[in-house]
Amino acid sequence: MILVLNGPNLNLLGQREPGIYGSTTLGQLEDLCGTWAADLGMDVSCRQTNHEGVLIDWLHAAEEGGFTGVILNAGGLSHTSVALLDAIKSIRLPVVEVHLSNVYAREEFRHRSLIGAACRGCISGFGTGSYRAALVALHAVLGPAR
Ligand code: CA2
Repeated sequence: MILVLNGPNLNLLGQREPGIYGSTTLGQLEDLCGTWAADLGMDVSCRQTNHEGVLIDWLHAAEEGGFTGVILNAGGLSHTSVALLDAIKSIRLPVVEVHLSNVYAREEFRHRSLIGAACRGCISGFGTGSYRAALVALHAVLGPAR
């Protein structure tokens, strides 16, 4: 079972800034993740929070909760949060950092990910396809243990 975590402001997906983040809503994205995971023989559980500490609590509890990997779009916290970096470092599960937009084609402050060093890898710039690619990546990383 894969845990898909979306952080601050991603509840607004599909409602604001469609030019950057697309017109798919968070609910639709979560449904798509379920479909893509099923195609790969995997299961997902999707959650969203606007609160840094809640993301950290979910990461700490992920392995105990039976998850085998995490897909994480930490939103703006990706560029700022040492606490999230430490939380990812503290767990053994592979975490794939995802971004809908190509952060390297945007403002300079988005070019650096603070959490990236603790993640297994990063996928950025493919819209909702970033999540699909992350599922494929975890499928490859986890092997039969998925
Ligand atoms: O491209 C991404 O997925 C980001 O993680 C989105 C973050 C941004 O701070 C990162 O640099 C890149 C922002 C999430 C805000 O999401 C919104 C969605 C719709 C409307 C407004 C904000």
